[in-house]
Amino acid sequence: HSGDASKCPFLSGDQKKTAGRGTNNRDWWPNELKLNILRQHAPKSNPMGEEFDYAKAFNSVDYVALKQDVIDLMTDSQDWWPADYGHYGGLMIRMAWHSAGTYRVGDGRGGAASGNQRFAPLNSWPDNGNLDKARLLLWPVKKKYGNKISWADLMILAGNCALESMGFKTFGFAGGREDVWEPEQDIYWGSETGWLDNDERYDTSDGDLEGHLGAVHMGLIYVNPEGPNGEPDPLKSAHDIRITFGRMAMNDEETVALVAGGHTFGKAHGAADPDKYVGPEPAGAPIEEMSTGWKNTFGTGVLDDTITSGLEGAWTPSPTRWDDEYFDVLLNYDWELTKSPAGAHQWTPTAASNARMAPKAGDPNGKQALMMSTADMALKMDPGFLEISKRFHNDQKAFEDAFARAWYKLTHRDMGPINRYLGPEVPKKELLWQDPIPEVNYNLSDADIASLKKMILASGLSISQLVRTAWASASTFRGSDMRGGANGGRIRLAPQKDWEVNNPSELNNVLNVLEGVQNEFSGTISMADLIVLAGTAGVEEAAKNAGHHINVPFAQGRGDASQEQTDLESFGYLEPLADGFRNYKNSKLKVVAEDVLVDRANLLTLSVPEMTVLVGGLRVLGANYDGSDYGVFTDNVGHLTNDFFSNILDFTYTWSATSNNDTVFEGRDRRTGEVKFKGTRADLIFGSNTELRAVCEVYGANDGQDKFVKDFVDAWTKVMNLDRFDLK
Ligand code: HEB
Repeated sequence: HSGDASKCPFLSGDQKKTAGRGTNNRDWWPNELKLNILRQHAPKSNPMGEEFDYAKAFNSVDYVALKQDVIDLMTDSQDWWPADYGHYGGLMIRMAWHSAGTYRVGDGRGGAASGNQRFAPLNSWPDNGNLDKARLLLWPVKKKYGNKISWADLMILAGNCALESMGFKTFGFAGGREDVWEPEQDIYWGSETGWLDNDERYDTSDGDLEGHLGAVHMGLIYVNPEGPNGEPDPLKSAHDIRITFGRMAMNDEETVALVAGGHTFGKAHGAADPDKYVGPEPAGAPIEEMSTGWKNTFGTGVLDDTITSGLEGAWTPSPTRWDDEYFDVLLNYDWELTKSPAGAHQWTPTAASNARMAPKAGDPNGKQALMMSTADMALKMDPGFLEISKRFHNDQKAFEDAFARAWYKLTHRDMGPINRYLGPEVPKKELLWQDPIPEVNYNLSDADIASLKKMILASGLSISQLVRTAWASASTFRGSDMRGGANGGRIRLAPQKDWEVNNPSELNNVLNVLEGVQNEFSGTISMADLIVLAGTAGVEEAAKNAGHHINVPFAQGRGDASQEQTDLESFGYLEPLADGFRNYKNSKLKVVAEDVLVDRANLLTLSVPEMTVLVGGLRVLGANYDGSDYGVFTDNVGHLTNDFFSNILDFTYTWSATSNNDTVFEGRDRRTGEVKFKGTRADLIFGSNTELRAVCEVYGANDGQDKFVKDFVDAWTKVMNLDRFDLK
């Protein structure tokens, strides 16, 4: 409803001919590999410079004064966007929730941790209507504290301050979210080309949503408030709510607590027909709107004339106070389907319910009927949700506790381990969803480490086994939500030990041998550390085989988590369905191997050269998950040579597909016709894609070997330490 279709979105005439415009590679060849996602957030777009240390800046903020300023702002109504009921609390909570609510546990992307609501597409999603005003209202505070508080932190803190200023006790707050300075390009939000216009993303065969998506429509945080596809059916809405909240790892109880807790505050805005009165969203608005959008020409355009979602009214009789009214009115009144002044489906108490009223947003003496959306009605009509709603209705303390915990989880879920949390309001208690890891208290000397390496190399394990296992352990890390990695040693535990990509029986053998080393060692070392050290020893040995006597850095200090500290379901989401670095792709996955290789490289925060050098190195070390020879373009497996690069660039070999779906290839010697090498798409892409080929030429050239070894070791060390926030 928020686009102005009469305005042509395309540039005309000479405007089309300026630098950076024109038909580009992506237009000519839409299937081009998306290497751009490996070079986002470059120093060139960050005004803070590489020296800037946000944690240090945040720790220096006067936190008490900052919070008080945010709380004071809640009731300091501004003429240009006056506060409903004189309190911005509802608006600020919605902003915080929409900031956090884009997180999806499937790939860890989205969420509150980057401040991306400042940029398109999020700043212009229909569901984020008028949140541009919320951020503008916060600007004076942001201005006052400058770099000491990021937008990402400030948006969540504002949500907490809103809750507290309306009488709710929150569970805690942690700072530490660092802003991005350009929109992310790696987050797949869906393929639709219109907002809310269809539900193509539902796979009709299993009724589930496509991929990792966490919303039922493009442009939404979760579900359509009016019901699936605008159909006001609370039971169908319940289905959508379960799927989408589940995608964020919220169970039924957390879901009910969040929706009811949130809708205890504020109101919905639908004073009139949006198509008539509401202008384009920020990204589509004219320059003089100064990054804002949804200009509303109905009446005053604010307070009781506001148009946002199109639904109209408050959920409870006192929308600026924490209380038990939401369940009270939802369960005690009967609700009938009506339409808002904007024409949206919503639910109103029946006359027989003799319901209380809410005040008007701009007039404390005015009265307005209460409202429920179809999604709210799901909490009453769905039997599972109803049971929880009733329990919370009868036990306000339980509701309070559940909402406080769920809000804390919602807003902190993508921050990673608790040692990344900053500020005086971090709860001491560690929660299961934070993937706790016990601290270690040993300190191995150089001599200890040297003797451990000797024991590892004498254990009978091959270089391939050592390297593959360390990689398997460390490479679960996701920069998207800072989860996974080698710390915790969870590769020994369910579910990780049983993942196909980890070749369970082979992994089990390797771990048994390493446990033997651990027992034999006179000192103490965690398995988490030992697994990484084993990889390190393997890489050093392989380098030695190739004539390089090097020391691969090893940072001790990883702890071993227990099975009880490992949430099976939540760790299940970390399972790689593809890991091109080990030439693995699950047969269920219907995408080309090179695309998922780049996806994983992005989660590992690798650059294009880092990805390239790692693949080339891992191949000659024989690190494929199943020990296959795909991409092993060398006669000397276990020697850290640049053979992968020199051979993939060598036109002595001619390649052809051996499978009819172009997934496996063989390289023949042109003269003899003899098959020399085999490879997957995750191998051949390095010869085929011109940017990757350009990097391969650096390592494959005659002067490339030394650089290859150095860069491989650097990238290897980076991956082993991705989750070592304690070192940084
Ligand atoms: Fe919400 C508001 C929907 C969840 C919080 N919401 C709202 C609205 C709507 C909704 C439609 C209106 C907007 C306007 O303004 O118009 N939600 C919804 C849905 C869901 C939800 C569908 C899912 C089921 N929420 C939620 C949560 C939370 C919330 C979870 C938190 C926690 N909201 C909220 C608030 C508000 C809202 C606070 C108010 C705002 C103001 O006041 O402004």
